[in-house]
Amino acid sequence: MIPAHFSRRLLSRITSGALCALPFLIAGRAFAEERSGNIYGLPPCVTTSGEQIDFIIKIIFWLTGIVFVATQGTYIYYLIRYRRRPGVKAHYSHGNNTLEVIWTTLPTIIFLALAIYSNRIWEEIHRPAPDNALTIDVSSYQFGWEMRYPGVSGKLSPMDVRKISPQNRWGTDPENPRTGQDVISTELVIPAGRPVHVLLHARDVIHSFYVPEFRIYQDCVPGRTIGWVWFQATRTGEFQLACNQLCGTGHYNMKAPIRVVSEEDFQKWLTPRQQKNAGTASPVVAPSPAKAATLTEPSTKNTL
Ligand SMILES: [Cu+2]
Repeated sequence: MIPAHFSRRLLSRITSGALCALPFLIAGRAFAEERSGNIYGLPPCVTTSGEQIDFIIKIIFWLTGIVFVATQGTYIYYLIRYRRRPGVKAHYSHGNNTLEVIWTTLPTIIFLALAIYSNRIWEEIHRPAPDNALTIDVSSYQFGWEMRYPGVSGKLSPMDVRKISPQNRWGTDPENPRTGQDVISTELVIPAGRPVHVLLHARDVIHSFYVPEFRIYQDCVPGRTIGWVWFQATRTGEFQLACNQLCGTGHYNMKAPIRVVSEEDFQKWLTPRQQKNAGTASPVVAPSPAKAATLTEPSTKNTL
């Protein structure tokens, strides 16, 4: 039987603890994107590299979860077992060197193993894209996305980030005959089961290529080509590309649809567009006047 004065104290401590945890519990529900409701709080994973990332997330989840329950359980046990009781004298402990060595060495080994293993996965994910990868130029701007696919030649026309301007939003060479063959799209359409290599560009400020289901989050930096992101989707579906870098007043609405389709459907989508552009000197999707106005906005406008 727990004495009344102790249970009152315990109750007040539990109440204040719960009140302190409340903001964190509420914040935990306010995810920016829909989660799949699994124990890990992760959205579904649809890329091969994402599966590797999830694997390490799960290891860390269970490792820290078990340690949390074990340490907090011991803590609570000791709180109750050695609570202040009339007639019982406190005992002073000088510590235990063996225990100190164990609980210092063990976490060190665990952290080192996790660091080495994570690094291996990181290197595997960031190895060069396979030769059969489909290369897509992804361009970000305030406040939207545009994709550039190779034309009939099967290769993207060359570009230079230094040439990117409101007049030349892809930084391509207007004299190059291949420039007009590129296929421009405002949605990211990709084939499932084939590696996709994205070249990330920014026309004005830093944006971020963020697709939770792909487990990809990579900044797009003006003046640079970010060329180490590639992935392979494991199934078809519809997703959303969202900017995850606060890039100005319209940031909240900076998104583009992603469609992962079968290889056959992908060819059905891309081939007519490539054929339409073959031999022409201008891109297939000319921006609408409204879009053109957005694209030619001075890059310093609306930045934070
Ligand atoms: Cu952005």
